[in-house]
Amino acid sequence: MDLFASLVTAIWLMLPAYIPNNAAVLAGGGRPIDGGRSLGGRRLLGDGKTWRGTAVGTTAGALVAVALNRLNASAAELLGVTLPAFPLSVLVALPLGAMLGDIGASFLKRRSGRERGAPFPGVDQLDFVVGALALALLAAPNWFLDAFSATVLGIILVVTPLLHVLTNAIAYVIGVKDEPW
Ligand code: CTP
Ligand code: MG
Ligand code: K
Repeated sequence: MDLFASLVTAIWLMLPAYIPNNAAVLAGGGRPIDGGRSLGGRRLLGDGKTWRGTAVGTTAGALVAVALNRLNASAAELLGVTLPAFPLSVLVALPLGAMLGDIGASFLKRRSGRERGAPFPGVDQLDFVVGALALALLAAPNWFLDAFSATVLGIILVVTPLLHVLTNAIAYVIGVKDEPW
């Protein structure tokens, strides 16, 4: 697979994991997952992790994967690249894993004394990727090892932080996000 094909494949595979956090930002609010509970004097997760944001984010990502499956043949022809199709389990695992990775990061942020919205460089940019990849691997190991080559994984680890910084900066500028990270 050449570099262009690997790049297209990487973005295709990760779109269902890129959408959830952005959808959660738009949908956020309502009951926090931790129900307001604290651990050692700090919130377990904080008000930034809500049931609604998590549900809407996961659903949005899964719908994107469904849409990509339907577009597969035409996109493959247009781009000249054979694109992977998402099995049902992966179609849920990618967005749900992304949300769980983000929630796990908030847990670590609170334990390390960071308030809601405080930056955690590195973790903020990669938490959802690690969560998405881990859950997809668990959900469909054979499909995962076939779809994600070492090159594709490498590209994901480089491109994701760049896309994350860019989309969050845009979300901040247009006023839908409180901080640019
Ligand atoms: N959000 C949500 N539920 C989630 C993730 C995000 O409702 N599972 C919404 C919240 O309104 C949140 C916003 O999206 O404030 C931005 O997400 P994020 O930056 O991840 O949360 P922060 O508010 O920065 O909180 P934290 O410090 O815990 O990351
Ligand atoms: Mg934040
Ligand atoms: K985050």
